Amino acid sequence: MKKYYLTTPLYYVNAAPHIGHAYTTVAADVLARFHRANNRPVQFLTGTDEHGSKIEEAAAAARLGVKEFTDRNSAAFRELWTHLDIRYDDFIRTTEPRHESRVQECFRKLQESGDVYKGRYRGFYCVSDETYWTETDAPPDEKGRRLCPNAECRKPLQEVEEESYFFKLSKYQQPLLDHYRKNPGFLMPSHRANEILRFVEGGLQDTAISRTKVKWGIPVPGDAEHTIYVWFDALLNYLTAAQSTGAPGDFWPADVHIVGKEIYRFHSVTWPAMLMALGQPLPKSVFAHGWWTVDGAKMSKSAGNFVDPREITREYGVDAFRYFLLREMPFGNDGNFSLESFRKRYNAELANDLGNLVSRVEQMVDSYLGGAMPGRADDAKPSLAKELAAKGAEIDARMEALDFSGALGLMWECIGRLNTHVNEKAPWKLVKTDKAATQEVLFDLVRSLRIVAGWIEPFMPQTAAKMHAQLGVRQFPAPLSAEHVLAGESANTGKILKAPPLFPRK
Ligand code: ME8
Repeated sequence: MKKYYLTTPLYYVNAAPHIGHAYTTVAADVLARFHRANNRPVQFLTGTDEHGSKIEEAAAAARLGVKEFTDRNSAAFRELWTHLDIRYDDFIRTTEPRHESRVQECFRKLQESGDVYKGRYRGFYCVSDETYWTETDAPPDEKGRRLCPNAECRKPLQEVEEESYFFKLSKYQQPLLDHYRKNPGFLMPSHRANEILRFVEGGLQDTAISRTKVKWGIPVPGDAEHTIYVWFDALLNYLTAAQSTGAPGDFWPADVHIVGKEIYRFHSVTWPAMLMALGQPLPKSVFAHGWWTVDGAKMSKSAGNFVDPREITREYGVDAFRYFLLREMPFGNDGNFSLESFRKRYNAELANDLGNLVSRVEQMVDSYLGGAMPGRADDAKPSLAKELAAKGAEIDARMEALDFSGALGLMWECIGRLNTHVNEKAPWKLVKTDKAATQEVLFDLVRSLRIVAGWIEPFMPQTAAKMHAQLGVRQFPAPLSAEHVLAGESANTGKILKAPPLFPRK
């Protein structure tokens, strides 16, 4: 079976990773874990983008050699991913030989086919975004300054005039429009598709893809004066990683590239055009998610308000952080991060709705049944566990569509249903009159919670593992599916453990 191949952007190593980088990477990890849980082989790629003037300047400011600087900062990304339980399959650095040699090969191939040609570039350049802009894109403001037209950036532009190699992007206008029309799932989410369609319909200009003023880059083959433009280099990583020698197969094309909305155009216009020029199949979809603000403001160096994921995980744990990121903001929309909303959700949804429910059920099984669970349930009778299992398809459909907050919403509806059920059945009263009925109620709750543990695994792997262990699941295909729970295959009839709260109240 072909692997489900998904990617995050390759992050610039000019600064430390923050909540924005963590967001995309956690989302990709959740999707990867979801597919693995459904027995689909997965290839999950992430990595770092290490060439270009932005990195060159940041290394100089840090008074470090560029190589040492990139080594150190790339490692910081990897370390954070380990800390956040990100299970990637490959981590590519654009400075690796496996990538550099393939980029040069692709460049040469396009030169030979005539899709890359030499010319002269006159225009403007944003170092922060590593983006070219024309005079019309960036007219002077009232003070005569030309600022980056990207609303998220707005930094002063450099005026550039130099000899440059160009990629014939203009040639691919119609093929791109045809592709979008024939593949409605390509531009995701659909509410972002229009922006791209309008842009491409407006006409495409050939783009400069080499710099003479930037030394820190992959040399243009046979022309040492030029280095390859960092975006031309970086986009190719998805292909070079999939086809690099030593990798266990060729994973191309990708099933989904997950990116932030600010780099959607590069991924849905430039990149597919490059692939067409190279004669490669296109990715199945490009999904652009929204942006986080922090306490209502854009994160920036000048505001000094970057959220460091470790500050949150130190206080609330890794799982709560992963949960919040995907619960708070519908994937595809923008949203805001605040510690106050974090604490609220943590206490209400994790400590109360889920954590307290698990503790109560374990406590009751311990007190009323001595921690023991009967071997089988009578599945001819209606049960909550069966009701929950029937919800599985709906949750899976949301996950397939990358609607993570929607999937969590459905799970928490079920958790709410379980809480109501506990209160209605009141086992603490029932046990005084009918032990067999109490046992039945509690067993149903235990099985339901085993199902919930399987559902939340992609989002909260540590919590799922704790729940499995506490709820008497010893040997399970990880994670446990509702079908396995109902079949009782994985259940161990031994003790249900009373454990400390999964999410202590804050
Ligand atoms: O653009 N909210 O790298 P980068 C949500 N190297 N996501 C955010 C975010 C925010 N406030 N800030 C950053 C680059 N991100 C290029 C990519 S790909 C071939 C090259 C996330 O370090 C989001 O995924 O600037 C965004 O697209 C990415 O970080 C940008 O990371």
